[in-house]
Formats: sequence, structure tokens, C-alpha cells
Amino acid sequence: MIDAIKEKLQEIEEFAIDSQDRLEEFKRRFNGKQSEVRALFGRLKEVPNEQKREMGAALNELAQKAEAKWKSAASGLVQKKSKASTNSVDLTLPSYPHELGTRHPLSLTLAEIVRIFERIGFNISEGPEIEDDWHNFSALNFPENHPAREMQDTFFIEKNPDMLLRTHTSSVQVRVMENEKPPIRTLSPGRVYRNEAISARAHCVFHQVEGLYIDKDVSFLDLKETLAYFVKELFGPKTKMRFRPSYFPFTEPSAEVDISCFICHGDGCNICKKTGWVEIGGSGMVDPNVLKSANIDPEEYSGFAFGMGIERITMLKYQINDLRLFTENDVRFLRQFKGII
Ligand code: 2U9
Repeated sequence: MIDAIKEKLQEIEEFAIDSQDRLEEFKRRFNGKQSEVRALFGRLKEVPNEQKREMGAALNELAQKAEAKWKSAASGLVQKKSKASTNSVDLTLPSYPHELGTRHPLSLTLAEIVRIFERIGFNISEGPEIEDDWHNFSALNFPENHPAREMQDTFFIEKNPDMLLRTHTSSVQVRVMENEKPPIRTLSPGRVYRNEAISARAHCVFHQVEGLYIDKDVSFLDLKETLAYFVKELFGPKTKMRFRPSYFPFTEPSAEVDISCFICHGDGCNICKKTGWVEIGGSGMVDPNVLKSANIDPEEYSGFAFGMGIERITMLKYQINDLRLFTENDVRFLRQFKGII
């Protein structure tokens, strides 16, 4: 019996545990209830009584040694495993490149427009998108029965017909005139709403930027020179500008603003429909009635105003042919503006 115990001890000592599989095999053979060590305990009954005590002690020692070896091997393997997993990360490798997002083309255009006007002293004013009739229409000299007020053009708030979604950002400038004294030089960018069916050329939500300059002796020449500076900055130094007579309730006289076609330079292309000119917005001298509505004396002050659609300017600048691309958020479209500004 003693020889069997010594033999088992040697086997236990020589058993190499270098993997999880070997650890489990060790446990099966030497630790568990069905193990070879337990089998030796079973053979105690064959041992003569006077040797039982000594053999029992030797067997207990054997079982303890097997248990101790299993425990230390098990914890050794755990440490080895965690060390292996830390080592598998090579901290010297360059990281995966982070793909940066891009600025929306409308934001790019607006940022450029804002920068151009800030350089000549304009500040930025913002106001509510849900407006009252006064700031959106009445103070801007819209007659009571003007078609722009009609349901098909304006989204009215059902519960309060005096409230509506602003149809232009001129409403913001009425608020500036009410709250500040001239000189006023302000640019109002923002979202506006018109009740139109969505197509490649129209949307019920779009963006505008309107400008207002009020001071003593502001003339039509100031308007012309300011816009001529603007179009050269935005579309290039060779860009020419022209006025076409027009009508808006809030300006008198009023003019549409065209620029020389920066694609074909007058040779004729699809953008300018072979005319050599493209429309970019409207403008005019602030109507005296509008000044009066905001308690500004038209005898003392005069002003000019202009407005343009940011979508239209962006479509011209980047030759985008469908307005819906701005709101679809298709990354194949948006990614093309990578690296601009
Ligand atoms: C005040 C008085 C007058 C702003 C102006 C236009 C002409 C104009 C359109 C261009 C394309 C709007 O986006 S669009 O549809 N705008 O033609 N806007 S003058 O006139 C003002 C503004 C504020 C107090």
C-alpha cells in the first residue's frame, strides 16, 4: 500500500499542468470523488489494523498535495491568460482613423455670407419662428388682403389665427427696429415656412438671410455698392451684378438682384438658361411706412434691405439640382462637402 501511495505521489508531482485541458484531467485523476487518490482510500480496508493509522495519514497527505497542486496550477493559468490578453494589444500601432463628419452645405454657405457682411459692420439677429401677424405682415406694409397672407402661402396656427410660422426673417428685423435706435446694420438668417408642395425646386421649409441697414442718408447707391461687394466676395471678383425693377410691399423702389453667370460667363448654359444672368435675391429701399411702424422717422432716416434664399445660393454655388438633397441626409451627398471651411 505504501508503495502505491509513493507511486501516486510521484505521478502527481510529475504531472505537467500547462493548459486548461491538462488542469481538468489532473482534477479528474487526482482530486475528485472518482479519482485515483479516492480509490486508494478505498483500499484502506485491506490494510492490517495496526497500519491503518499510518496509511490513513499518508493518504490524507497525498490528497492534500494533489489539492494544493491543482489550486496553484489553476491560479497560475488564470494569470497567464490575463497576461496573454494584455500582451495581444500592441500599443505602438497607430489607431484607427476617426472619420470626421462634414458641415452641411447650407451651413457652409450661411457661414460664408455671415463672414462677408460681418466684415462691413453687420451684426446677426435672430428671432422666433412662430410669429404674430404684426411682425410678419402688418409692420412690413402688407395690405390686409395681400395674397401672401392667404392660407395657401402661410401656415397659420389653428388655435390662434393671429399666430403663424414666419414666411420670412424680415419679421426679426422689425423686432430689431422696435428695440434699437439707428444706425442699424443687421443680418437675419433663419428657417422660414411657406405652404408649398415639396419638389426639386420648392419646399415648405427653407432658409433665408435678410439684411437691413438704416441710418441718416442711406441711398440706393449704398445698396448697390454693398451688394456688388457681396457678390464679388461670394462668387468671385469677376462677378457682375444688375438690378431688375420689382415690387415688394416692404421696399420702394424694389429690385431683383441678378449676377453674371459664373459658370459660362455669358456664353450660355443651363444654369442661366442661356441668358448669361442668374437671379440671387431681392432688395430695395425700406418703405417709409415700414420705418413709421417701428417709430423710426422716415424724414430723418432711410434704409435699404435685401434678402436671399440660402438653398438657392448653395444650389448655384455647388451646382446642386434638387432641393430635396438638403433634407434627405444621404451621406453620399453630404460627404462631398468634406474639407470645405
Ligand atoms: C425690413 C424691411 C425690408 C428684405 C427684403 C427681399 C427684398 C427679397 C426674397 C429673396 C428670395 C426672399 O428667400 S426669398 O424668397 N427676399 O426679395 N427681402 S427686400 O426687406 C426688408 C427686410 C426687413 C424691416
